[in-house]
Amino acid sequence: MNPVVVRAISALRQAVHDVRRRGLTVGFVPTMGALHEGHASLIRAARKETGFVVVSIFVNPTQFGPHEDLARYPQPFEKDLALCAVESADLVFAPQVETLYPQGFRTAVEVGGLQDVLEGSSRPGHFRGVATVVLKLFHLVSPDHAYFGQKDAQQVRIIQQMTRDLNLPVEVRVCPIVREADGLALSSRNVFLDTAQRKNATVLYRSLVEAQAMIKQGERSSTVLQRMLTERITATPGVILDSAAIVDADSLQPIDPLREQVLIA
Ligand code: PAJ
Repeated sequence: MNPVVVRAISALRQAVHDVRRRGLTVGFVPTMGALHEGHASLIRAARKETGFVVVSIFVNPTQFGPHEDLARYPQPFEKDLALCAVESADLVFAPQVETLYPQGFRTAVEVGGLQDVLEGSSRPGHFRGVATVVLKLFHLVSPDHAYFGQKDAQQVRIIQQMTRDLNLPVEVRVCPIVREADGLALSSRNVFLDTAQRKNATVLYRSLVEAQAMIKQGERSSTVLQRMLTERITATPGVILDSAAIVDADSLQPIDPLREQVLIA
C-alpha cells in the first residue's frame, strides 16, 4: 500500500496522535531522499520493531556549506515514494523548506566537542544543521524509536549525545552499513561518480579492511595505521584525502596507542 504523504506540521501531528490512540508504537527514519538499499534497511528495521513507520524526506539546507552540493542534491521524489511503498512505510513527511525554517528562524543545537572534529572540521556548521533538524523532527514525529545508519558514525554519535543530554524520549537505533558487492558504502551521492571514480572509491573500504586486519593481528599504534591509510588513499588516482583518523569511539578524540573501542574514519 502507498504511504500517506504529509507536507504540513498540523497533518503530521494529527496522524501521529491518531495512531498513538490506537496503541501503536512509532518508528522514525529521517532521510534526505534519493533513497537506496541503505535507507531501505532502516525502514525494514523500523517496520520490524514498531507499529507505525514514518519516513521523512527533507534536503536540509542548514547542513550544507555554502560551496556544497545543495542545489544539485538528487531529489527523485516519485522513486523515493515507490521505495517507501515497497518497504511498507506508513507515512512520508516531506515538508517544504519554509515549513521547517520559516522567516526569522534563529535557534540551533550545538553538540560541543563532537561536532567540530573529523568531518565537522572540514564542514563547519554541518553537524549543527544536522542536530537542529533532527531535534525538530523528533519533536514533530515524537517517535518511540529512531533509526540511523552506522555509515555516518559521527552523526550517530552526535544524535546519541543530544538525545541523552536533552532527555529526549526516543530510543536511537543504529543499523549496519549496507555496501555494494565491492565494498563501497551505498550513498545518495555515489551517482556523482563516473566509472573511473566509482572504481577508485573502493580504496576506502579496502583500506578500512586492511586496518581492521592489522588491529586483529595486534597492531596498536595509531600512527602506523594512519600512515598505511594515508598512503593507500593518497596513492589512488583522483582521490583527495580530507583526513584519515583513528579515534576513540566515544569521545571521537585521537587515540594512540589504541584501546577499547575505536573508530577509523
Ligand atoms: P541521508 O544521507 O539521506 O541518510 C539517512 C539515513 O540513512 C542516515 O541515518 C544514514 O546513516 C543512513 N544511510 C545512508 N546510507 C547508508 C548505508 N549505506 N547503510 C546504512 N545506512 C545508511 O543522514 C542524513 O540523510 C541526514 O543528515 C539526516 C539525518 C536525515 C538529517 O538531515
